[in-house]
Amino acid sequence: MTDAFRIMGVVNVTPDSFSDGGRYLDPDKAVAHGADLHAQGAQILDVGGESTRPGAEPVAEQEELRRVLPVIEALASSPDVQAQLSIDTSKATVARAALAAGASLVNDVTALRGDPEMVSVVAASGAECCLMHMLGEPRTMQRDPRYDDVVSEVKSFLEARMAFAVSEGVAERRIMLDPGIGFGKTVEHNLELLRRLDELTGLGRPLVIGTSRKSFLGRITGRGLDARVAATVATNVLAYERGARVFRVHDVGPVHDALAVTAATVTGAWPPTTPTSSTMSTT
Ligand code: HH2
Repeated sequence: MTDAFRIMGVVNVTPDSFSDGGRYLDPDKAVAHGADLHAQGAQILDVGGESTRPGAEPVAEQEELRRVLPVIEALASSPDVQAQLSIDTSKATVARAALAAGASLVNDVTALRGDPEMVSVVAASGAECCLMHMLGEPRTMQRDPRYDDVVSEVKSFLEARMAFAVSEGVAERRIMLDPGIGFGKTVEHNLELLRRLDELTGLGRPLVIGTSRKSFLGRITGRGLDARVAATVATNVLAYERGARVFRVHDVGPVHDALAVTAATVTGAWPPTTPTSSTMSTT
């Protein structure tokens, strides 16, 4: 397992995302936000046009395309943005168009269950994909979710979805796996998944983790959406130490710095072989 981590910055082009809905609905604002997240340390920019927050209503395909495509096109052609572009969608048509426009990663929160065409779009394109666990669907997923053992059930699910993807022609080396923090899980389920995250490393693929600003952090700290950075940092540091390597966050700068120090401490690999602007400081 590599020690290197990657940060996936969230670019939500939606009116209703739980933490930043409406702020980047304008394509120019979304592109500027993406460029800013990249400058702060995001190697991946995850562009989404449909909220998956609890209770969210589905968005029509044409509307989702209208939101995300100009943003992906502009980010892909921006000389300042060298980040990998990810499309956060469960619709095959949206994924296909986004891949043609410059994305090379499909982040599908349904793990290829939402659209029967999705797996062939991913396989044919040779793109990377992130398969995420979710119990139920966003509209209803937080209504009394139950598991006998959340970690082993999430693990079995991810194993099965990966086997399905591979059987349909997706190269295993292109798959990342995500336990889906907050997707059909209570506070206790989320904490148990984080505490026992190392059990998922046995699946042999990079683990993605998305805790950023999520409501379980607010339940624990009593803080509102804009005051959950410290809680987000804590969970990401913990997740790194337990084997996660891709971190999907809104607050890229603080998480990047925390993970850079964590990785240097845990691995003893300092100084890094390729200095970045954020590691050049002499103080
Ligand atoms: N969380 C959200 C959306 N997409 N994808 C992955 N792989 N993992 C996650 O944990 C994850 C995700 C929810 O966060 P956000 O995009 O900020 O909110 P919304 O869905 O309301 O747009």
